[in-house]
Amino acid sequence: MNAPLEDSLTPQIRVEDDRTGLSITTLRSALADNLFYIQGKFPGTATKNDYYMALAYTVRDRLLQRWLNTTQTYRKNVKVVCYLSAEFLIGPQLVNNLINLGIYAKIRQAVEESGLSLQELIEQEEEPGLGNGGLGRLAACYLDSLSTLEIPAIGYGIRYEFGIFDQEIRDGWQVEITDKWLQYGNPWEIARPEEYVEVKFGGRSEHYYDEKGNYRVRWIPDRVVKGVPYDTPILGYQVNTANTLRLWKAEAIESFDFQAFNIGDYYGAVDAKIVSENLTKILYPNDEVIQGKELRLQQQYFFVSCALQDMIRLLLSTEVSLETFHQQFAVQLNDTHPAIGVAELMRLLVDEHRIDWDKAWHITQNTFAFTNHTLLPEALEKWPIELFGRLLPRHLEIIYEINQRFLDRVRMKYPRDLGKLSRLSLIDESGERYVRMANLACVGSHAINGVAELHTELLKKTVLKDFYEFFPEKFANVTNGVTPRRWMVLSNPRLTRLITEKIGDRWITHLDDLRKLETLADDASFRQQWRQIKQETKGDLAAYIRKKLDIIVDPKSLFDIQVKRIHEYKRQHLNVLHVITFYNRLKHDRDLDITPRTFIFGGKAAPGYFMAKLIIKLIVSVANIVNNDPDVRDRMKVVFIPDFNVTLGQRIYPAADLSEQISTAGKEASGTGNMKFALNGALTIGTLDGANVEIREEVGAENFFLFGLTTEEVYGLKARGYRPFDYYNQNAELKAVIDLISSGFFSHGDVDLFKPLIDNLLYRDDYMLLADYQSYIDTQEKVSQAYRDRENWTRMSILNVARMGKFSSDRSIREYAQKIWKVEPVPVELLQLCPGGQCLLV
Ligand code: NBG
Repeated sequence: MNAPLEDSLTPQIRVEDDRTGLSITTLRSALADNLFYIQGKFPGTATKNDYYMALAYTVRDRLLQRWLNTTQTYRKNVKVVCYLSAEFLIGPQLVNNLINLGIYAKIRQAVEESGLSLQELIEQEEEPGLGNGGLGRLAACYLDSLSTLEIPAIGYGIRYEFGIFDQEIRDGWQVEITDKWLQYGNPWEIARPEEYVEVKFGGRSEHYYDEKGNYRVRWIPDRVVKGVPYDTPILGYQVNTANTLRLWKAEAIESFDFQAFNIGDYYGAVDAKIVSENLTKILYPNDEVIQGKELRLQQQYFFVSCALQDMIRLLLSTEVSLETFHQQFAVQLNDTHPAIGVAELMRLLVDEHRIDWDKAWHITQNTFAFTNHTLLPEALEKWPIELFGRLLPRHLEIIYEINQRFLDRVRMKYPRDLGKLSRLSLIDESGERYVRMANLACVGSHAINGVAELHTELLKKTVLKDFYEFFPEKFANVTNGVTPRRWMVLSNPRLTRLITEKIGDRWITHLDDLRKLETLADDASFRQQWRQIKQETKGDLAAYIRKKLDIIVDPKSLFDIQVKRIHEYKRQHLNVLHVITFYNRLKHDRDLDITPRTFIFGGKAAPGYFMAKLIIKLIVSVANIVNNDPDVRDRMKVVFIPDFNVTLGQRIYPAADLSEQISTAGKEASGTGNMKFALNGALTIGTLDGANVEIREEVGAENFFLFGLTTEEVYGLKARGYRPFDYYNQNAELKAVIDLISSGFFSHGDVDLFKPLIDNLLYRDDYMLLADYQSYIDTQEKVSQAYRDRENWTRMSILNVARMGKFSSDRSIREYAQKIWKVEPVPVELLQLCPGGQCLLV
């Protein structure tokens, strides 16, 4: 890969020295030094990974000035955003840091003059898969924008030893492999063991009167775990700001339980250590129905308590009163996973710092803001009271107290409305009793937002309706965005160069500048260059597919791509119904003049989600038949690319012609893949769901392939009684497709294999695939026709990119900063230069 852009000179560091210098000679000797002194290797015995590590340390050294000076700057009474998230899917760090530092070309030269290939070293990096999908990746894009916009911020989360599993496909089935991302070391993090905090679990609370006669509560836990922070710098794009992502690892308070050890129980003594460390071992994959796993609640409480204690410590170290906590920190709850923070901050303020309840409640409500990311009612988190009380007895008391005070207000507003009361209550009492985390987050926050306009409107009408009626002023929308640094500059260097050549590079931080491309859509030679770039990028993906999967795809065919988590509501199987329809049409008329297509799929299924796994099996089974059928050769191919993750996304999004965003209307909160595709010049085929609605508004209806029922039509049809079987019966082409699957044609005659999927479609079809089938097929036909007119397709592609300015995460972060956090940028000056250790000497 060539440098996406000319290197910028890193501002303010002018001193040339071995640790931070940027001359090729200095970079080369730094690389050699790190190989010897950090990896402990001679070049002769060094592995590629050793070289990667040496390079990573070379880059990290060049980042530390900014990082340390950023931390220093924030000690001076500035308001800091704390983004609490159980997931941060940050992706590989090396290239991103090179780009943000503006030293890509120099490093490449130094690496190559040392006889190495930069590309090979880049490929050594194991990405930290500390997230499931959109929610975790959004948190990562937001950290990038916070730094780029020079907003003081800390990301707080969990340092999972094992991230999201690696996916392999064996015999068409997904197999999960443990993700050992830390096995060869992680050069981007710095452990801060001295800044550990203690987190309590279990036990009971004790009520007493203090020396002044005040009623107090203390928590007597039966277990204490240590949280050790690991910090990763998140450098902004060509600024001095490098914020911190602080991830917590659980450790035992003492390595051994000496009492057990003294009575000769060696294994018992080590047990406690193992149990503590289990806490941050593994990321939970978001299964179809969330299961109330105790370890998961422990994880949530663990990292939230670590984060809040860390903030209090930071505050107290500056000698500012704890009562100004909400003026010093804006804490964002990324979904309900960190919602326990509401009760934990109350506990810390009231029990540990002796602030009275009302004051503490004022601080708490003004500190927290809550983002909801889902409309699926089955995904709303709730914890059985029994489990909750056993693990967090004091928090349960606090939640009861919050609830009582809140419900008193509800009763005042709606006397005698028992339905309201039971729906708003923090406790679900309809059967087994549960704590409702979304209710806790809503009551304990001053702001609540959805992640796309439609999503926010639907929240107000459905899952959070009662809260909206009670606190309308808390609700706001902040449509998601993605960072153009990773999702364009890094992943699509060719297009980045072309755009920059034409309109300059300001668009990288002011994405609205892409509008300047609009007039170029009418320039035939520009269109030619645009097409050429898409062609080359598709060629790269084709080469990857050939190498990894031994499947030959034609880069001239239309690349029709759906990559995202596998879920019934996302309807990968609707896409499959089209694939088979396309296949049948070709089989029936071998001379059919069809636009050749390559259908590409990718995504992980939650390990416990049977239907999702069956959908993968179906895709791979269809691929096997189609790809080996000489009748359709050269006209269609089907590919399932295993192990979709950030690294693969970087290859895939830029290579798409068509982006599949086909969820049932009213189900996808926003989507962010939809933005990455469109930003890279793919046209979208999509429903009026999530952020698709706004993408279509921006790019223009004429440049977007719309199909399917609207949310209202979905609700209406459900209410009238939806009978999927009727659609099957009345549509010959659909019937043929379903019958072909049922006949065992794709499963070596096994008629039972896909039966659960087919029966579900025929008799339930919760996600209304059959209702949307015809509209989808007709629209796909329009896509095929449109692709034939290459000039016009290219025009539409350029216009899509030109109008994507709104979907930069910089815009989202500016909205959060103004509407919700009330924070301002604080530029960082590199005051404390420490070249070659000189500051130790002065
Ligand atoms: C996901 C939604 C997506 C949305 C991302 C980021 C969860 C719980 N929600 O539609 O499904 O784009 O969040 O907001 O992962």
